[in-house]
Amino acid sequence: MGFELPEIEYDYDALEPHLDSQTMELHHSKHHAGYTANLNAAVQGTEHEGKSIEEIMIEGMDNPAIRNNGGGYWNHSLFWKIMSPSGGGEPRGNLANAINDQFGSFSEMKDQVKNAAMTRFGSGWAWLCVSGAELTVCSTPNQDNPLMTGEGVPILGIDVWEHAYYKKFGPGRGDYIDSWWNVVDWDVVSGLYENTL
Ligand code: MN3
Repeated sequence: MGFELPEIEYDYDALEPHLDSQTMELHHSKHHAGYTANLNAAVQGTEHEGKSIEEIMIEGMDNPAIRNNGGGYWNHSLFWKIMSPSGGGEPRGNLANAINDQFGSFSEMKDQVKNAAMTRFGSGWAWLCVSGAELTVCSTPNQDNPLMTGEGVPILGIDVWEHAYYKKFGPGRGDYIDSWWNVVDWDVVSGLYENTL
């Protein structure tokens, strides 16, 4: 059976004009589908078969096929989930309070995530994580993520591989990040935060 490509709960063009339809379609139906198929192939017949994606990613870190495709599978599953056509705005409740306590303001948190994303050389991700009792910002290369590296539990992640933005934004990674905040669904991110408490 193995892992299946998760469905996205909105249409490929639903995040326009912030993220373009063609990028969304290729990103999900080609890139994420590829990680899914390659993960299943890498796990088949090994001791990892039948385990959860979280277990496989962490236990398979020394296997490049599992590390890259397991991370790619998990990271993109989070990415689609934390975006929506009704995204944007600011978090409320416990997450808003935690962000203000940790960073001083919502905009400072966004600046730190953007900085982490901008300074990730080459391909990778930037993250907002829960680590112990704290919110932390970090970035990881390739398809690694903070669960794999032990840096925390991601509640928000932005893909800064060129395949995520180049068609619409060219080399303008910063413009892509600025646009991306308009589709972040803070209700979902808040729910992920609450689950870690
Ligand atoms: Mn990607």
